[in-house]
Parts: sequence; C-alpha cells; structure tokens
Amino acid sequence: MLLQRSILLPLLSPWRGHSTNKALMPRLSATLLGGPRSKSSLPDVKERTLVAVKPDGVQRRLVGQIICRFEQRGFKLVGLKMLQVSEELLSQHYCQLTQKPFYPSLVQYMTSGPVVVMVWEGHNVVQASRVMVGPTNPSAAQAGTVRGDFSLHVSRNVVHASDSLEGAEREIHLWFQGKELLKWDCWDQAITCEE
Ligand code: DAT
Ligand code: MG
Repeated sequence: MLLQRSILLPLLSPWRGHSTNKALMPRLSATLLGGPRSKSSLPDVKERTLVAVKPDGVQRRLVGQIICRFEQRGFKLVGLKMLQVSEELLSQHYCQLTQKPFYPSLVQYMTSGPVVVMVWEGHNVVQASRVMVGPTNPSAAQAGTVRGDFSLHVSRNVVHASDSLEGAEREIHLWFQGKELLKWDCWDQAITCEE
C-alpha cells in the first residue's frame, strides 16, 4: 500500500490543480490506491451482451485478438467459458432461424468444434458490439470490424454478438447460469464512463 502511494501520488499530482478534475480526484485516487470507496461512486453500468467466438474463430486462434478488442474499448468481461455447443442449445439460440434454408449447415458449422462464449458489460455495449463485429455478411463489413478483418463469407463469420437488449438478456440466460457471471469493480470504470 505504501509503495503504491509513493508511486501513484506523484503521477496524479499534476491533476490536483486542474479545476475540472477536482471533483473526480478524491474518487479516482481512492479507486486507484485501493482506498475506501462507496458503491454509488461508480457509474451505474449494467448493460450486458453476449459475444461468442465461433468454431472457425477458435480454430484460427483468434480468441485472444477478439477479447483484446473488447478490453481495449473499455468493456468489462463478466463471464467467459469454452464449450462444445449442443444442437439443442443452438436451436434455442437461433430460434428465429430454424426454418431458414441455411440452418442445417449453420448447425453443422456451429457444432464442428468448441466456441468461446463471453458476457461483456458497459455503456451501450449491445449496440457498440454489433458495430465492432460488423454486418452478418463479411463481404459488407468494413476493415476495422472483427468480421471485416478476419472473415470473407457469411457462413464463416467468426463471431456472434447479440443484436438487441432483449436478445442479449435472452441469450445470456441461455448460455450462462447466474453464478457464472461475476460482479466486480473495474478500477478504470470511473475514468472510462461519466456518471
Ligand atoms: P448475425 O450473426 O449478424 O446476428 P443472423 O442472426 O441473421 O446474423 O444470423 C445468424 C448466423 O447465421 C450468421 O452469423 C451466419 C448465419 N447466416 C445468416 N444468414 C446466412 C446466409 N444467408 N447464409 C449462410 N449463413 C447465414
Ligand atoms: Mg443474430
């Protein structure tokens, strides 16, 4: 603790005289230094979404790069697991697509190997994740999106992200048990998001 203070206080001192940061400083330094902090001092960030690296993404060892993008953006990982998806779970996940002509090949692809499924939390995370992932068909995806950077065909588009708040809630409950989702305070939460 003493070491933390001696390193961090000089780093933080230029902020002390800055008027716009005066209100933020006590809370920020307390957070960084592990000091006392009331729960209400953090932004009330509750929005969550489900993101999954599909079997082609896992096979191509893209899991780390995809996680990295969500971490860099400032979202908080609250759930993560790797599993072999059953056809039953998949039919619930893609319940709106079961009558589509491509559904059998979608099932074959999605059950061809493990997936890595995650829950990310943060401001506007559902919509932001869709933008980061890019459109369903990678041919239409811009460079800089996950699909635009790592895929070229709609049948192998590397990643899933929930498309709405309601969809996210439904999918999170489908893939995760409540106890698998962790509540934890991210130290930079008060810096990356205004209350
Ligand atoms: P998204 O994954 O962007 O939410 P979706 O929910 O409409 O898209 O479809 C789910 C997945 O089904 C999609 O990621 C890839 C596959 N898919 C969709 N349309 C397809 C098509 N025309 N041909 C083959 N696969 C398709
Ligand atoms: Mg979808």
